[in-house]
Amino acid sequence: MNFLLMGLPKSGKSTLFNSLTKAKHQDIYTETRTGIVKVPDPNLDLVSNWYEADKKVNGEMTLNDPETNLNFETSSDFIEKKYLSEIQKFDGVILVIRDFKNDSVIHPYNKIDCVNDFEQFTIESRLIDVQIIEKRIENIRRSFKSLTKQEREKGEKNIELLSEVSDLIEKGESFSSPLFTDIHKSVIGSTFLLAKAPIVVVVNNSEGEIISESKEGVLKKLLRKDGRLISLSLGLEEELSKMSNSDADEFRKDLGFENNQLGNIFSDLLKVSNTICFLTAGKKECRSWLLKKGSSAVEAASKIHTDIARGFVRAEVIHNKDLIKYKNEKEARDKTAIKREGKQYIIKEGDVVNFLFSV
Ligand SMILES: Nc1nc2c(ncn2[C@@H]2O[C@H](COP(=O)(O)OP(=O)(O)OP(=O)(O)O)[C@@H](O)[C@H]2O)c(=O)[nH]1
Ligand SMILES: [Mg+2]
Repeated sequence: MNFLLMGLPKSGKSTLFNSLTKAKHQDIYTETRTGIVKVPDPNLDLVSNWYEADKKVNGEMTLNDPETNLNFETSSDFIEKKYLSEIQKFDGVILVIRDFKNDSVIHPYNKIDCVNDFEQFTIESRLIDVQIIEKRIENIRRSFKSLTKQEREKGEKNIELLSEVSDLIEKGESFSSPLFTDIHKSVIGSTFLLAKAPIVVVVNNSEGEIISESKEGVLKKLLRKDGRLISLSLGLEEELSKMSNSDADEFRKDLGFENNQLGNIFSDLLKVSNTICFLTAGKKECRSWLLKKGSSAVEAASKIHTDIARGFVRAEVIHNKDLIKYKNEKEARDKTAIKREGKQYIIKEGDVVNFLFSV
């Protein structure tokens, strides 16, 4: 999974990236930074403790932090134009909006107003989507010369449908509205559009402050139903990420925060992108893997290795909470608690899977 950080200049994108990837703070970056983050998985912790495993490997996702916007005093873009040409490679977006007060950090609109910023984002994201669709239409037109009459007619039909989608987005219709028909959705296919891309909005508060209920309420209303909103102080989180886990936990307690706020972002990222974690486990290594919800056993196998998928014989499956009721794996096998499943079995969150295959 590959997420792009978006937000106005100086909203806190790089600060969030630093906290999640443990990268060093630098004021200016002249290239996109790509970092891998380990996705926490409590089921993995449980199972690797139970196995007393030698090695524990978390699932991973990729974050992309756009280069520093050097025109920040004049730019009010949530994303620089150059990213539009590569936007198709991302699976989702983390939008950072500023709510922290700090006179030494400029705001492109010269006022701290996260609701206004979010409204501006909504307007800009529609324009971006319209541009993405225009580009697809252009590509179809460009291919016309080399097409047969029949293919060209299909192309014309697709252009018509894409234009309808573009008009609906421009009018601010939500992608979940019935005005977007299945035919519209199928012509859009896997094209990345902000109107439907998985999105987590991070409201960046001042240190030690939380967002007011009224502001949060307004933002949640403005956000798509399938998006998630999280509110925390990224400045504070960056400081905490430099401490040892126990020091950070103690500090959090002193501030009155119950749990690791930043950790919550992962469950939101998984949720918006319809992703679950399944496990492979043994004494040598316990490992968590990210998988699209609704995937079959053979699709899960291909996450690990194409050979395992190709030579798939069956999957031995047990949910981690059931597994740890037994003394050890042998007992779970003797009591036939581990089920044999075929290629089409739908993997569930927290399943521990052993793939049997022959190549
Ligand atoms: N006080 C305070 N300052 C913050 C907070 N988050 C970020 N900052 C400061 O705001 C400045 C900008 O933060 P960045 O994370 O670099 O912002 P950005 O979105 O990456 O900005 P560009 O890359 O320039 O577009 C930095 O000096 C941060 O230290 C916060 O929660 N509180
Ligand atoms: Mg930055």
